[in-house]
Amino acid sequence: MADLEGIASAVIEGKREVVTQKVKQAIDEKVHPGDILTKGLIAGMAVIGDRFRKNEVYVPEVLIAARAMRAGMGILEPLLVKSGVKPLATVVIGTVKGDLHDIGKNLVAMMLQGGGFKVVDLGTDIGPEKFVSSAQESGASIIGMSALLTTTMPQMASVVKAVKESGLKVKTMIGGAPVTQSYADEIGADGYSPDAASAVVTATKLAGLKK
Ligand code: B1M
Repeated sequence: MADLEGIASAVIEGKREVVTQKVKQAIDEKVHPGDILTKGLIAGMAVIGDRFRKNEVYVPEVLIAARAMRAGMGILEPLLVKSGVKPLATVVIGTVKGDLHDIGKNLVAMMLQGGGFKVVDLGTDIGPEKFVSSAQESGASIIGMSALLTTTMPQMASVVKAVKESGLKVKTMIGGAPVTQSYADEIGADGYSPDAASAVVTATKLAGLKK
């Protein structure tokens, strides 16, 4: 019998092969792809996110769980498209211009993906024009920016300004070790998150969804 709880547990434990095997089994048993996603893969990543926020697990465990989740997503994605299951919203994410730090940004991207968002990851050293044009092309609801250097933080203000000037109806959210809520308020960003798990909560709110 399809074991959605088992999929969630295997994600939590980072057991990629078990996730793959159980997702295939659930597909064979005609479980709806949307249920495999939400009650299996996303449920598992939600637990990891919660534990990460409480410092019960650390970056390596999150990366391993995200890798397991991605293995399942790889099998599920074509079926999700076919069955019309839509992502919650699209988030364009990147590290701002002049900044090459991407470990935290990658974690945020993975958690967002695990939370049901479609993520367009632009990488590092991304200027305002690229953020804006990618959001336009992908129909994103949110632009997410990461910065790890005090010298690159002002780039976030440039992106917020560029978004406003473009007239795009897209929310902006920021994060990274030196970034704070008061900095977000100062530059007029719509949201701030201190860590990858709470980034999912912030994005959910900004996209006008539940929570
Ligand atoms: Co650099 N570095 N680094 N570095 N580096 C720091 C950031 C630094 C604090 C080290 C120090 O001096 N103690 C310092 C910055 C000082 C400052 O500006 N205040 C620094 C410096 C100075 C530099 C260079 C200038 C060094 C040099 O060349 N002289 C240089 C700059 C290069 C550049 O970017 N142009 C540089 C280079 C590098 C490496 C390339 C060697 C490497 C980066 C590798 C990579 O990312 N692929 C590196 C690393 C690894 C670090 C430290 C050690 C670790 C950063 C990290 O990955 N943390 C860092 C010191 C430290 O933090 N202890 C340091 C783990 C990661 C999971 O956390 O990124 O904070 P973090 O992400 C968190 C949250 O912040 C949040 O969620 C994540 C997960 O919970 N978050 C978001 C992040 N983005 C978010 C976005 C959101 C929401 C939440 O919404 C969209």
